[in-house]
Amino acid sequence: MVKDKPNSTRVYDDDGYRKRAACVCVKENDQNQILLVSSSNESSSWIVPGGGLEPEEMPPETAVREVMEEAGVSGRLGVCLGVFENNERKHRTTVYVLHVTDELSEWDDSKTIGRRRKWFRFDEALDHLTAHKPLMAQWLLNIAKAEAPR
Ligand code: U71
Ligand code: MG
Repeated sequence: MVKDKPNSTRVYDDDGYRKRAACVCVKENDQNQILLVSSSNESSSWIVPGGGLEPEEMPPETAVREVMEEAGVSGRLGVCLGVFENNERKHRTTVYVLHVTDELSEWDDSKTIGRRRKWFRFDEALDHLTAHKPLMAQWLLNIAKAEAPR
C-alpha cells in the first residue's frame, strides 16, 4: 500500500505500518564514534538518520539515501541489525550499520532545514537516544551485540 505526503510517498506493510530504513553510522576507523543528526522538529535532540521507503525502493537503498539526505555522509554498508517496530507511531524500521568514509560539508537537509550532524562517543550517543528516542537506543545496543567491537 502507498500513500502520498508532500514531496514523497509513504509505503506501508500488510499490517498498515509505515516502512522505514535507517543507518547507525560509525566511523570507518573508530567504531566507538557514532554519528547522530538533529531532529527536524526539535533541533536540540539527536536522532539516528533514516526515513520512509519510497515506492519500488528496497530498504538498503532507502537507508543509504536517507543518510545522505539527512546527514550528508556515505560509506560502506555493513550488517543489518534487524527490523525494529514502533507500535506507538506504527512504523517498522530496517536498520543497518554504515561505516562512514565520506562527509560532505553541505547536504540537502543542512541547506533546507538547517539539520546538524555530530559525532558522539558510543556512550554519549546512547545517553542522548535513551533520553529522547529510547527505541533508537535499542538499535545501538544491537550493534554492540552484532559487531562486538568494544
Ligand atoms: C517525526 C515523524 C516523521 C519523521 C520525522 C520525525 O523528519 P525526520 O526525518 O527528522 O523524522 O521527527 P524526529 O524524529 O526528527 O523528531 O517524529 P515526531 O514525533 O517529531 O513527529 O516520525 P513519527 O512521529 O512517525 O515517529 O514521520 P512522518 O510520518 O511525520 O513523516 O520522518 P521520517 O519517518 O524520518 O521520514 P522521512 O522520510 O521524512 O525522513
Ligand atoms: Mg527521517
